[in-house]
Amino acid sequence: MSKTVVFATGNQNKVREVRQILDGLDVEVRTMKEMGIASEPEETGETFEENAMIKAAAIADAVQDAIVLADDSGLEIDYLNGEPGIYSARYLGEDTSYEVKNAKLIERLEGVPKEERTARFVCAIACILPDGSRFTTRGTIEGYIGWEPAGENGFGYDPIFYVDEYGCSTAQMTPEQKNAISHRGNALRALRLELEKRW
Ligand code: ITT
Repeated sequence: MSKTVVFATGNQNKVREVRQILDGLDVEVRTMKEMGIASEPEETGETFEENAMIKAAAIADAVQDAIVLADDSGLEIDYLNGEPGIYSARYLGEDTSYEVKNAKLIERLEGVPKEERTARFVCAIACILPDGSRFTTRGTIEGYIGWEPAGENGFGYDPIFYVDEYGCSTAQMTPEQKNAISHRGNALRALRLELEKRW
């Protein structure tokens, strides 16, 4: 019988990526919404891992016999000392459009040469198993902040995050291309290995 995985996120884009990446594993990925659970705990942690675990723990008590997953992710820009980092969703305000957030970040890098525009997406996944055991995995993808947004795919900061090997932004990649190299893809592949060890 396939196992139920409840993914603790309110972000539908993440759900879509997780379903694509865990495809083929004998699990059924359900969202909080589908399970009738509402949860938006305050992300008071100081690391991606702490915040991911806070989100997972907030719903683990409400589900029976399911694997609970939560992700906390964000963009670290080296020239800005790692900003927006764990505050990526909250940068310039939670309700501010990504057109505005992306334009602001590009503006803050005005005149900065390519070699100093390095950045990475980071994703921590927290997992709580039905027996209460917990672990986290982390994935990253290295890139740089471009001079203008490009691409319609993905979400969030994807239009300004460029990957040298592909010569385009992650918003210009197909979902398959992005998942194959992304921070969330890498963290989920590590999670998948961990789960396979424990089953
Ligand atoms: P949940 O907390 O409900 O999961 P959220 O969108 O608030 O949803 P986070 O707190 O993890 O999620 O914030 C992550 C933010 O980092 C996200 O809103 C984007 O701005 C950015 N981000 C994360 N992964 C990204 C990706 O693959 N592409 C573009 N931006 C990404």
